[in-house]
Amino acid sequence: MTETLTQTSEIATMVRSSLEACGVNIDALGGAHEASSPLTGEVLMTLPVNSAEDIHTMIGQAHEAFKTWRDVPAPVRGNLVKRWGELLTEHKDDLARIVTAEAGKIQSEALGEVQEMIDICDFAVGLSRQLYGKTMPSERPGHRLMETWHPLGVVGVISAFNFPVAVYSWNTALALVCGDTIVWKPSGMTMLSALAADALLGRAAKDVGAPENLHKLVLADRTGGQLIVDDPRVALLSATGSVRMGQEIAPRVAQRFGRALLELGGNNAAIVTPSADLDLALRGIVFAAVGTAGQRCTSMRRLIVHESIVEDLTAKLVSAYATLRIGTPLDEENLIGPLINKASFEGMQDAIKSAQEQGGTVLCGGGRVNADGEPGAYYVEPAIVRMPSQSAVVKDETFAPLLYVMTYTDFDDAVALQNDVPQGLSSAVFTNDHAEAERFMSASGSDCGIANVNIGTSGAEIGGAFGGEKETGGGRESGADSWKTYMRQATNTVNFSGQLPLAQGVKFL
Ligand code: UN1
Repeated sequence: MTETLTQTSEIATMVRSSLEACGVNIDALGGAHEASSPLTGEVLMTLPVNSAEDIHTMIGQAHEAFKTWRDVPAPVRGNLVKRWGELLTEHKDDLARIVTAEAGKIQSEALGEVQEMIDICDFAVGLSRQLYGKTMPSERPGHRLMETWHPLGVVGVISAFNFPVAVYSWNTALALVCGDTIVWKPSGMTMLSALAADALLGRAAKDVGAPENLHKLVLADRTGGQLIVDDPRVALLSATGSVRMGQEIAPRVAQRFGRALLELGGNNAAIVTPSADLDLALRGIVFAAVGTAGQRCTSMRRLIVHESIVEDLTAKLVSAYATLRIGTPLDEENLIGPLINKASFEGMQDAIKSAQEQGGTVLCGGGRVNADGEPGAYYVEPAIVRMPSQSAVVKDETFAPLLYVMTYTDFDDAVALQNDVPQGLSSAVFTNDHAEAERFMSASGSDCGIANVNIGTSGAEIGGAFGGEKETGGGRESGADSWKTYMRQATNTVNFSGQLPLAQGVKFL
């Protein structure tokens, strides 16, 4: 126990100095919220909690700031995001350390998360000169028809613990160049990472002389989040989290005719065909299934393997799993850090039990690691469970390193199985058969927002749109033309003919 306490105080010291380096005034912290680390399960420091009144005021400030920001030319708005990207680059290690301490990510993945922030800043800066609208031919002589994209308003961002800063940055970098302002409520489990990311943005805003109140950080629980959801001054609500959360939020935002961007659950599968390069598939599967301890929205949860190769592939997977080092992410040799908390561990145990009841066989894993040495931390051996069919438990998302293996004979059946779950985020096929790859990506192939070939389900680049269908919520964030969700579209018809011909040939007056 003493050893654990010592470790917690060491982690707290590391976090404090990283927070300070990012520009957080740690003397101003302290309060009712306990920020803890999954590395030990113990409290690192306490933080203030915003009241309902604070939140109301912050939304008002962001709403006022929008009225100035929307008229700043987009490329000038891009300067703020450019500076943010520079500061994120400078403080990449600091921010990654906080992410490791608070979300439990191994260092390489924590650094990767900050890299995603830097990448989206670059993308958004370029975008600030490319918020293109189309022109269309008018049916009338001497008329011009075009679309214009205008800033939308305040964007409310609700983010999850598993990507405590990257997903927020996708929203924020885009929203800022699009002329919007931000009110961000991070997960209660990752408020320290949020403080650091927000402080860096604050520094960037000062450095470039941007107006005040462009970004507001709300430290609050669910009730605080609901105030943002229900506030009519919040034009777009972008939320990442559980399906249950989305089901609660979506009707509330719709009720007030706000816009919602939802990124909810995933139940991501890979199909492995007989022609696949099995060594490549193996690496792709292992990273997607156990990376971030299975706590990505994109983590691979289902494997649909051709019956002729299933024994070979599962044997290889079990051997590969045996080599994975599990333990503190502060040790660079470890590839699997802790689950976020006890509830997460229990959720995994329950799922394994249900899987067994539904005819599943555990091929490996599932046990807790180092419970004596780290009683407050939940390290777990990643599990592989062979399932006779896609039963109820397989259709649920369990946010842990738990991979179900099923078999198929006919490729079309494999695609049908991949699609036969309520979620639709990410999917993959491992094949060297060109026609199979194309069928998988075709209209009648994978029904997910992400459909990959010869690569796992996780680890998407920021350049593409990120999101999925069905219970995943339908939202698209990050690259491609996701920016359009952060703007409002106006159609302009300009008449320079000196006459007033009406459209559709209508005669009047
Ligand atoms: C998430 O888990 O919410 O594609 C985001 C990936 C990361 C983003 C995941 N780039 O795995």
